[in-house]
Amino acid sequence: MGLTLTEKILKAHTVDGEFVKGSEIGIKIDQTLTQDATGTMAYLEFEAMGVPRVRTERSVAYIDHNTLQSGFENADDHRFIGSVAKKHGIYFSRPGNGICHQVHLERFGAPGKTLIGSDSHTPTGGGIGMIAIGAGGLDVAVAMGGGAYYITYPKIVKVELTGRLNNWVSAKDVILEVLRRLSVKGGVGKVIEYCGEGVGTLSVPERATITNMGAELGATTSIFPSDEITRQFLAAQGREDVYTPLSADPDAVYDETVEIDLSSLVPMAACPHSPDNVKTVDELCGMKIDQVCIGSCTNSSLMDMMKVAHILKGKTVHPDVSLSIAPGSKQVLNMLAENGALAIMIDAGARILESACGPCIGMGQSPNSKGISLRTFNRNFEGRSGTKDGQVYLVSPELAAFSAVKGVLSDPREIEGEFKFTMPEKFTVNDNMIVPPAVESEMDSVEILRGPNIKPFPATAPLAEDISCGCSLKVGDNITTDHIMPAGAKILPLRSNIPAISNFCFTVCDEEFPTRAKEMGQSIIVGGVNYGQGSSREHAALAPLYLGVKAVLVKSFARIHRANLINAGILPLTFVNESDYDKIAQGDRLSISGVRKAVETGACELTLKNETSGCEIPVLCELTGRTRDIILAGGLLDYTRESLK
Ligand code: MIC
Ligand code: SF4
Repeated sequence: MGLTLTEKILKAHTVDGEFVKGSEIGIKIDQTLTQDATGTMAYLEFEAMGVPRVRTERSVAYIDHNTLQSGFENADDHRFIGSVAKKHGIYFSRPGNGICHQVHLERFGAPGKTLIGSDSHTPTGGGIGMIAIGAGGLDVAVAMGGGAYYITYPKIVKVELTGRLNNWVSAKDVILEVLRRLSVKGGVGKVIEYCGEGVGTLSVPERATITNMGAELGATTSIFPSDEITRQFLAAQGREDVYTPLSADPDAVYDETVEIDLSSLVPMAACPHSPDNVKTVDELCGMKIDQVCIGSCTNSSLMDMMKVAHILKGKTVHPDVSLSIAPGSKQVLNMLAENGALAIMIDAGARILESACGPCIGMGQSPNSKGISLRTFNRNFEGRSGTKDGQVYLVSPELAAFSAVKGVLSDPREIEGEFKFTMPEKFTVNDNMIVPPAVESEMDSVEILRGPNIKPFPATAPLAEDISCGCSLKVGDNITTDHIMPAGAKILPLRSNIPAISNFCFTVCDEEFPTRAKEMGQSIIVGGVNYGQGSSREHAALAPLYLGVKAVLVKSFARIHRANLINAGILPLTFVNESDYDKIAQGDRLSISGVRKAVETGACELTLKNETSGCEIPVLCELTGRTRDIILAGGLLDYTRESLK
């Protein structure tokens, strides 16, 4: 029986566990990446492990999220990360060099390799045939130390692409169509593998847009084959040496198949406040808009920017609209400057931002009250833009640019003429903003530069014999990590300071939560389906840990967040019967007696007693041998320290 591409790469990297669907496997990680908002914590964790130099083939630390620097905090973090990188064998991409996923694709990614990154959009690397997975900072720290990364052996979904995209229909519309069909939880436990004749019609940046937003499906990752188009892209980056052709065997067996005829797609938008709330342009045309933001790791390639420049040429941004553009990397910005496209954008009235995440994570450019904002980004969760009642629509660059000129949401197929972009034969390559690490003989003399905002990892404790505490919060379905641990210009600078950032935990849902949780001392959170979707930020587990949360009981979890809870030593529980969700109210007293013994013996079903109402609720505690030991030890840091003894 033939193998899928995913299986081929996973098989070549499996170092622990059985290659059986649904069971846990440990894979060797070739490359890691971090960004600054999750990186400081990841490097503090790495330092705590006491490994002198990374044991990966390539590890890169990017600065791209917190670049506003409205106080000393972010600049201190940048310095800290830069010094850790130098000391421990990590390449350092300086602020200004671009968004981690865009730069990694351009300068470091390689087909057939494994990559984990402390950012949920790491699957962008799947655009060149990598198994690239988003993970919590602790997992990345362990991988940098040479440890395996554990995933549940995934189901593999084949997305068969046929036909070719019509003029002004975009790669963004392909992934919006997948989201429309599968939903934000449709990818959980799955890898999405693209194949079929339509693949050959898509360039690397287009493929990367699609794999990037596979994160919004909740998928473990997404991947395209590595073919002649991949070779040409790598050769144009001066990196043909890392090219290797890769594809699934013709008789590979998949768990599910989705068929998409590219020529049948039309421009679309994901409406507020979920990436799967997809409508076609016909349903939305004519809607008045206030803002357009172009950029983010989803749509900031040279190709995207050249389409935008073509549409803006000789035009002026509509008087009622603010248009911002953030090219994805220094390479892209440089090439736009060289070929005159930047001048076209400036001339049209675009507000050019630095090559960084910027508005995507609420770092500036928040829309006006109730403002309608079209963004080429990947997430439109409530409040993420920094404006609580902002209405964010996720769209392609061509729809965004055309609408910015028109002042209303417009169908890009009405643009006159055709635009054909030819991928450059040579990208402008200048890695002068990537600092290599110190050579081994000079490592010891590198001083680590710590700022006052950098506080240590919160205290952990081994799992107690019994849990007995109150329910500090009850929330509904599809809670995102932006609800649990909001970002934005005010809160992001506190990412290295868990005591301070904890004061904002869940405040989007309930302003009183941090105070209440602290007063309760210990507590349990109750939630609905797909709890913790979205970002990889482990702060969404570390802040609850700091606030005394001992267990989270929900209908179902999103993958990365569940792993982060385990890594933080917080017990992840699910309802055996979803309807039991109604049997708990916020404030109820809950207990699980003999919880430690149960976890030690590998019991999967536990009994939670609602002491307030007197009823007993069966709950699932599905842990494997390794995750069981992590929970018993009080988290991954303690577990790793113990296993290194
Ligand atoms: C995001 O897009 O939400 C982020 C900010 O990039 C996060 C990481 C973080 O919270 O630092 C992600 O996607 O993992
Ligand atoms: Fe940055 Fe936005 Fe991409 Fe997250 S989704 S890495 S915030 S550009």
